[in-house]
Amino acid sequence: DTGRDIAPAADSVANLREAILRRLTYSVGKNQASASEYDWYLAVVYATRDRIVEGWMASTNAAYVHGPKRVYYLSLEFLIGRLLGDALNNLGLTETMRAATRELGVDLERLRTLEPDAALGNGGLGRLAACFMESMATLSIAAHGYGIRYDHGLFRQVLKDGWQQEYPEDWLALGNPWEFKRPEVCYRIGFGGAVEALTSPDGATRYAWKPAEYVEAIAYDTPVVGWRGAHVNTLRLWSARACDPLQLDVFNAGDYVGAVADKMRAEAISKVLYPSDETPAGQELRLRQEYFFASASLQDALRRHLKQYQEVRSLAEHVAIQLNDTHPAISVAELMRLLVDVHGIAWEEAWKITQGTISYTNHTLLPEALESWPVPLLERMLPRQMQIIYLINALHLDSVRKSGHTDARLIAAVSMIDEHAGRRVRMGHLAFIGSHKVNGVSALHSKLLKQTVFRDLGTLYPDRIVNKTNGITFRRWLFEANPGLTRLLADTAGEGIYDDPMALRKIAPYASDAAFVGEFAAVKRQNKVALAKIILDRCHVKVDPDVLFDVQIKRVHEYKRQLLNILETVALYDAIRAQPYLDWVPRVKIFAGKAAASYHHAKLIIKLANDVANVINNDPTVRGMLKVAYLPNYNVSLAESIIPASDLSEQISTAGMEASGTGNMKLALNGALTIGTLDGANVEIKQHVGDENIFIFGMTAEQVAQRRGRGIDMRETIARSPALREVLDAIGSGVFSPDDPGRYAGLVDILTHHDHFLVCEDFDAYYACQREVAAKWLDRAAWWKASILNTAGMGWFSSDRTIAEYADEIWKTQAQKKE
Ligand code: 26M
Repeated sequence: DTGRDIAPAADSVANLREAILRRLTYSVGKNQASASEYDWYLAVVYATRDRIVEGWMASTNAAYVHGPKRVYYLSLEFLIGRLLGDALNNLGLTETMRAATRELGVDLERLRTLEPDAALGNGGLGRLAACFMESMATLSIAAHGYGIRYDHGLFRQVLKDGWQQEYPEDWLALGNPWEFKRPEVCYRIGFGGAVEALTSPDGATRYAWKPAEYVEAIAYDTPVVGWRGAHVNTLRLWSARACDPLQLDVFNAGDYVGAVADKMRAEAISKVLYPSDETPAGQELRLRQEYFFASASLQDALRRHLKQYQEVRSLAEHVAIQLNDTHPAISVAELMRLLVDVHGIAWEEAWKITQGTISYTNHTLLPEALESWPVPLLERMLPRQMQIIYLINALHLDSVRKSGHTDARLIAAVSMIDEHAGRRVRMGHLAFIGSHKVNGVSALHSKLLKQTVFRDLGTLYPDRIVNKTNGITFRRWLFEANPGLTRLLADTAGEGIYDDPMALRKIAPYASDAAFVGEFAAVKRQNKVALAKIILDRCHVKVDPDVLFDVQIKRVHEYKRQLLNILETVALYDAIRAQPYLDWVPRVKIFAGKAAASYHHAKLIIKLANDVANVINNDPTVRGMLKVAYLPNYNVSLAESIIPASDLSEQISTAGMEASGTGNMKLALNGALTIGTLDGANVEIKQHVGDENIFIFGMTAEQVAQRRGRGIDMRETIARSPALREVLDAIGSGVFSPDDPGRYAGLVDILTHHDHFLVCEDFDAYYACQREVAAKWLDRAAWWKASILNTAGMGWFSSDRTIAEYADEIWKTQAQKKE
């Protein structure tokens, strides 16, 4: 660890110690003699939280007094992880707190591990939202995050005989000391019913929605403290509550069971996070979640605006709403409803306000992941919003025709209604049309967005699509996760790195400095020793900290090509067995990641990795030169242990399919060399760390499109590669599954005949590239030089840079003056 606070706060150790004891007594209700470790954890969190609250109220107040533009970040996912380390680190209190707890006989590091991860997200999209919240607070942007307070976050993954099993996650079981329940902040959310048309004396028609059912949204607030504690924003998560817990009239009428059932149905909305399989199942409950949180958030934002400005017409001047993917896209129709039906604004003006306020981030091009909802479902659940969608679409198509476009193909392509697969509302189109800006999340992804999903809409509105390459918060992913490296970087490049990520460049001149390299290598080794212990505990695999740690950590999906990595592992295993006395570069392949519960193929890939691990780890001829470990239950906290200990980062998606990636950034920042395709942000990482310091292989996105054009039968490709043929034969014939020799026959058949993700086509290039990696590893000086230049070159990938770009070019807001 760094051994001292980065921005030491005025608090003394004695002050903190007394504060903890007060909280232990008066909030936890225990004395020192009876306090459990968890009681101490609670007291420490409360004492820490107390040091945030004043700044929180000051920030909230400053936003009313100075009136900066407000940002609302709407996201169905916030993948936060633990908060104690973040809070202490950003307040500059880590070392003071460590000393205070030590005096009380408790260990801060142990207490930190008692906090359950807030796993309110699936992967990249949710983690990005969490990084953005931290950066918005750091940049003093007056922002609120809005989402759902799920009772149960992403499922816990257990590997049983190598098969993934899902168990419910229960992060709130012991309460949540970070949150403030705000029972008074409560909105009614309607569902179903009918729309009444009212004609006023002047002949104008107004519409009033009469929902059949109401659910209440209750606010829970979590303060988000920025770097050096300068600014504190709010993450407001909504919990669903039945309006009238036991409708007494129903109860008296004798339908007790019905009344309780209604309550359950209402409260089901915030029960559980949907685990993404990147194929929206069209589940009614999911749509209820989307509308519930969008409506509550918009009502809350409008209430705040009215309180501050007494009218709604100026909304777009003072408010920017960012939609994190299409999940909150119903906001476009809901904001129109609130402006027109509730606040009496004329349609044209309401539309200007809506478009001026909303913008939308796209996170995927995968066609099966693009949300669409059946028209009949929307008509039944949200009848007024569906009418509004029809009207928006009619006016949109009119304007398209008026500008001279008559081509039926174009009209069908830009319509919000997809007439092909039953009538469905395309949520991406709704979000696009209702926004002033639409952004992709890496340069390549934004370019492909314009060429594919939004080709026609992008031509009609050429200035709408922009790029905002993702970033990561260095506070969590460098300073907190890797304090040893942080200390070394600050000692070498100066304390400036704490506030200016581009200052990391200053370590580049030391990339070949023997003393610096020695210290850099020592930090990495220490982190690897710690990870080796975790691997031993959780996988029962003993790994030598001096071997190459080769890691692929991310959701398991075919396009991410964990299979390519496994095939290469088997090919290397074959090669080692063929010539066991060659001096191979010893390495451990480390995998971690969850598969969506219903994604059978992905779960089979996990089983294969584990089967391969079992055979290789127990084969004495390999003599430890190759090991495989699959760490169960990948989450934010586990990532914080793996990333600082990684030597090689696997970013090997089929080119054109990974929108950006953010794990790639975290690993490179911590000195891992990337082996990857020219996909997502890898392209930009290459530009920043230098071509010599990254291993790029395989087809480009264009070549992928061309290759698919020639069909995806791989028999000829396999025939040309003896190594690949041997691997596929071994896996397909049950060498790794003697208990069930046919287990992988179907999987090998898909790779052979319908290899949509082009695993076979890229195999030889990947294998050869891995041999270059091994060669570089043997040249220790060359390896460390490249590793150091990765860390030195990654400053641009700070989410502070990303958020500053959103603020300048999309939100048109500026950082708030210091309060
Ligand atoms: C859909 C329906 C039902 C339930 C869940 C979903 C769903 C949830 C999340 C579908 C997709 C989801 O996430 C997509 C995602 O995480 N995209 C990733 O976004 C990152 C941040 O921009 C990028 O870095 C990744 O490349 C991209 O895959």
